[in-house]
Amino acid sequence: MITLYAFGPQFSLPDASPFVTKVEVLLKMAKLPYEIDLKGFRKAPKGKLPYIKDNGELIADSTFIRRHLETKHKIDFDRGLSAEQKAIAWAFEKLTEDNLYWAIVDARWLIDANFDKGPRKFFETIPAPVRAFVVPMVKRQVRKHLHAQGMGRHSRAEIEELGKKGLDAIATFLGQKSFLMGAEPTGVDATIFAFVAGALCPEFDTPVRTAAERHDNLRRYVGRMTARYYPDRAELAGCKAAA
Ligand SMILES: N[C@@H](CCC(=O)N[C@@H](CS)C(=O)NCC(=O)O)C(=O)O
Repeated sequence: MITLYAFGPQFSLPDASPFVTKVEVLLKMAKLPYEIDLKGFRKAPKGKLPYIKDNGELIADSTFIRRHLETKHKIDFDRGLSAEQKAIAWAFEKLTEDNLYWAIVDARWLIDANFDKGPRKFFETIPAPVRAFVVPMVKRQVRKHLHAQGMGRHSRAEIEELGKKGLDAIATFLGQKSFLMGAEPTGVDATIFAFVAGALCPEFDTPVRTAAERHDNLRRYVGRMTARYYPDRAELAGCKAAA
């Protein structure tokens, strides 16, 4: 049995982290049995979630978890794709994880109204006096990460422009296809679904969400993926109805 270390469902999403959702969808695609453990963050090998434990072996980072599932469990997430299609899928995955993700982080953590509705809830279990110290400290860390990554050096308008560009590119490439690479889901859909659902998350008022909502095909796509991988989560990103 594989253990997936996760944050847990939040904001009507399967997990607060799109990277965790990506791995959960990969596990569902692979039809491998897994359990979720919400207590692993402090022991995370790379200081981040997700990571998995598979037969005693720890594997951190969603990309390396995917590689592990491919090599150890012989799962071919890209069955039927040409080398060119795989290259396109990789480029879209990294656009989403390394660029769009940071626009989502900026909107959730640094727009106060969103922070109050969202990430602030992560700290609710901490005793109030400690919380008063921890919350600003973690917010400062997130700001630093955004700056170090580069996204945090842009104005809010520029960040939103980049987020919109990423979503427009995904929507344009998806077009009228059912899944990103064609009629059936492939590995890249685990990523695109997780991040587009995160962008569409109805709990946050952000231009990234507005940009995603303008694309009817993205909403339908999230609905389709939800129906397939989270059939019991009708509320997911408010999108199922649009499937
Ligand atoms: N490259 C990693 C990124 C994972 C990641 O950024 N996880 C975030 C949550 S979305 C995290 O654990 N952040 C905690 C921290 O930075 O302290 C992957 O693909 O798994």
